[in-house]
Amino acid sequence: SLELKTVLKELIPQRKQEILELKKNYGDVKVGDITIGSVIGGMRGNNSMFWQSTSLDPYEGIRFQGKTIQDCQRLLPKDPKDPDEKRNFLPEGMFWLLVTGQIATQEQASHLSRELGIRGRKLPDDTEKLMSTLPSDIHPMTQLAIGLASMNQTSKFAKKYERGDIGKNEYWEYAFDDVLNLIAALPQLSGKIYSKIAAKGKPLGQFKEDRDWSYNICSLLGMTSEDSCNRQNLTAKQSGDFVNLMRLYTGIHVDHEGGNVSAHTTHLVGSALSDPYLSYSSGIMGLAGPLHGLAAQEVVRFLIEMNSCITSPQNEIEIKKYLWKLLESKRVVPGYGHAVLRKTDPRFVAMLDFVKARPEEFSQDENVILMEKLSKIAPKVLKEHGKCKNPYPNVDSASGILFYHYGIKELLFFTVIFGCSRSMGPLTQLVWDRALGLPIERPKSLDFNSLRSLCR
Ligand code: FAM
Repeated sequence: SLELKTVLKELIPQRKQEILELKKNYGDVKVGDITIGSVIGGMRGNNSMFWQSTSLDPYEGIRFQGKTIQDCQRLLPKDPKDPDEKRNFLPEGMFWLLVTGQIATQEQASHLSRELGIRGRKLPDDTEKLMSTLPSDIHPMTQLAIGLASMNQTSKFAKKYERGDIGKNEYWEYAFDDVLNLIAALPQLSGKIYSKIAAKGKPLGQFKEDRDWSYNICSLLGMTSEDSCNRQNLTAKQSGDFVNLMRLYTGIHVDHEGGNVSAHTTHLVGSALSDPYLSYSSGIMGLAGPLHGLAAQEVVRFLIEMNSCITSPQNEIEIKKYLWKLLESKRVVPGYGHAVLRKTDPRFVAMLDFVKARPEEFSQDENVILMEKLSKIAPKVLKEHGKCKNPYPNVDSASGILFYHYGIKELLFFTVIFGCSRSMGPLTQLVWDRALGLPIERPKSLDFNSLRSLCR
């Protein structure tokens, strides 16, 4: 079928059966031991969540349904309207993969693009009004969370549940409809937030139902050379590259298994049967923390500031000195380190490959040069500093500075783009949570005396 919902519907009974059997026959099997170190250490190493679509290997990085980023670049469908040989896969195909574990055909991906286009052409009236009245100096991530939460007024799941005419077996169907509407609304929502901070609310481009999801994000940011204001005077080649940067970025930021703050929050809030809008709005609030998604904005600020303090982005001695000063003032090096990864993030490598494939575009950009240089120097300094377990660049090291290169200079906005992409993974899980009938999440907490009593 061309319909994602129909394909998903066929997959649910078998997976549900498998999960039931696991629980019934192997419910007592241990998956690990929990230590006091983990209880007071952010639950590190505590294997206690089920996550359907992605998993993170500390050394190999992210796998989307078992597939690496390279596999996805090879296998997932691309935009048939884009003549560029270097074009990236469509995030729509990634969403299909996350939901079903299958590689979408070209027709299935195009059909999903179209469906998102139809659902996303207009925001709900009240959300549209609310977004227009929000003061523009409210942080863009707060605006995004507010916009998403306000859409819960349109939630099919919440309405059905409130009326009481929905069986547990049907929850996923209404949650799925909400999820598609939510993902479809993100280009308009982010466009609205951006136009407010960058152009006093003046629309910057047009939404095109017949174009893909990432294209519409770019168009509404005014970044395509056709049908948008093209504020940056991008050439057709640059604008095409920017759309492919957006496809790459939104295609690989979708998910990073379940324990990260935005994914875990979405899952936790959803487990109380809060609808997908409220659940993901909460996830966005978590993504807005500087140790998580906000690092994207911090990195750009950091690179620009460092460049203004050193004589050249090639000057290793000055870069090292700058990093040491930062570390001595007890600040973290943004874009470095990870709670699970112990190697350079392959998502960072994918962004760097985008740069390397376009030397004519980036060879003069001092910030991009510094970003690349830093990825070689900072690990040495962080190793010497000896605190962080992973001294290598993470995903946020590269992304923001590339958007900046093309003219998106409003640093606070970068994490909104992260929020567009991250919707796809946690919301896939939310639909599966409802399909599998997973219960409300409720870990047991321990007070100080309980912990002490274990130490005797
Ligand atoms: N610079 C300086 N110190 C660092 C550091 C960095 N980049 N990363 C970790 N540390 C310190 C950390 O603060 C901790 O110090 P204390 O013992 O004094 O508290 C120590 O090293 C051990 O930390 P860890 O076990 O290696 O890391 P955590 O698992 O606690 O934290 C991160 C992981 C990502 C929060 C942390 O590495 C960090 O703060 N990085 C900088 C911010 C960043 O880039 N965040 C984005 C992460 C990204 F993947 C995402 O979610 N979008």
